[in-house]
Amino acid sequence: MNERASLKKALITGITGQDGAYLAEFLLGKGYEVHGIKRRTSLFNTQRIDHLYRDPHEPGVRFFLHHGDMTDSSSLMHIIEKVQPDEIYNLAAQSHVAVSFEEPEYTANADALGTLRILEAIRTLGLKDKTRFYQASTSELFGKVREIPQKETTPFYPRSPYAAAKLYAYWITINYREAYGLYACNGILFNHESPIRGETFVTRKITRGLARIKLGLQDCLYLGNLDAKRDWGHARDYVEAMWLMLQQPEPDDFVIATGSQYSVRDFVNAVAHELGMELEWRGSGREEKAYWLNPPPPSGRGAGGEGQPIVAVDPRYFRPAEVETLLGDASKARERLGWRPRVPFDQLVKEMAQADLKEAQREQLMRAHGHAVSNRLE
Ligand code: NDP
Ligand code: GDR
Repeated sequence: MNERASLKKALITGITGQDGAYLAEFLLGKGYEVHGIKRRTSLFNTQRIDHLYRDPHEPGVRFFLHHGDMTDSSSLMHIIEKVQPDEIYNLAAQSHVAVSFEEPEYTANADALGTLRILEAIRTLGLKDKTRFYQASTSELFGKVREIPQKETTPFYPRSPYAAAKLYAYWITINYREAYGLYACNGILFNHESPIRGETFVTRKITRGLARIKLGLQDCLYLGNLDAKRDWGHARDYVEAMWLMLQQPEPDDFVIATGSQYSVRDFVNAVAHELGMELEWRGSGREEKAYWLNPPPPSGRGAGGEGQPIVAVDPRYFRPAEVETLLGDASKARERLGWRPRVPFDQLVKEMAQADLKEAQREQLMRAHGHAVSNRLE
């Protein structure tokens, strides 16, 4: 057997996303040959994985990209047949909860039926004894929580088209395991973040927004529900849990979480503290605002500079149905997988805030040299 043939092969859907990038790096570090599925986009959209990519014509390359889409069975079937992966990590999804209310049908197609398409490909290609399958399930399944903290046995109550689609994906994964004997696992992952988190998820929106405000590039950060509480971990820790799930003697489902909970307001305060900005909150509910007290903000600006708020609530960011509180209990993963989170909340905030401060400094420099920079953020 030549060296290439003896490598374990992993196929990652959603390779261009936050988790796809961390997982690809992790698996390459473990010696895997890594294949990623990327949908066609008009721009490259490979910023998160550019550091891993090498010209496939070079010898010894272990990282490959394939064009495919979760809504297109034939592309998925073709790629899986060609790659013959030992492990498939299904991370691709329309992953934004608020957007799922605007695009419910597409979300169901990509997130629910997309999962079925991969499972069917494994089954019909006769790979059920070779290919292990990981499904990116989510704490959003718990939705309107009926038990605190949430664990594998807590009942589900989805609160968005995203969560409803992921509920189908969760059960079809279990169904293929029970009906056809596939090695298929659900990782029920609570929120996990990083400096490469998408800019419209609340943590990154806050670190990016406050860093830009500090440097005078933005006046105000508009947010929705400040009282929502989440269990936030670091994506790097969480991709290791995905891999561990596929290395066990038997397939199973696991909650992955830190066991600590903070509100959106807490996250704002922690980021402001990290950036050396003292805030004062005034008002409540939809009128709640935060003012930058110390050190005195740069003068001559609009909001923030002259008694104007730098954080304000905009009802546009409220969801038609909200998940108010999530807190995970990952005891099963700790006991069976030996997994535990390494990065505590403060360190996560520090890493994200400092990365976005650097990014804002770069933007400031570009503006100073007359380059147009887009700051559009929904
Ligand atoms: P991202 O939104 O960062 O990445 C999603 C990935 O899916 C991107 O690569 C995206 O491609 C791809 N994708 C979307 N639609 C399609 C499609 N139709 N065909 C092919 N690819 C598609 O998500 P994360 O990395 O944060 O999350 C990974 C997975 O884990 C998702 O399934 C998410 O729902 C789930 N999850 C995430 C949690 C978190 O806190 N991050 C917690 C629990 C579950 P493109 O770059 O082109 O948009
Ligand atoms: P979530 O993450 O919905 O938990 O889904 P997000 O960061 O979008 O929201 C977390 C909480 O913050 C509140 N919030 C805001 N959210 C956004 N995006 N923008 C705002 O301005 C804002 N203001 C307040 C939200 O209402 C919510 O309560 C993420 C995704 O990664 C999913 O794919 C994944 O399944 C779950 O985490 C676990």
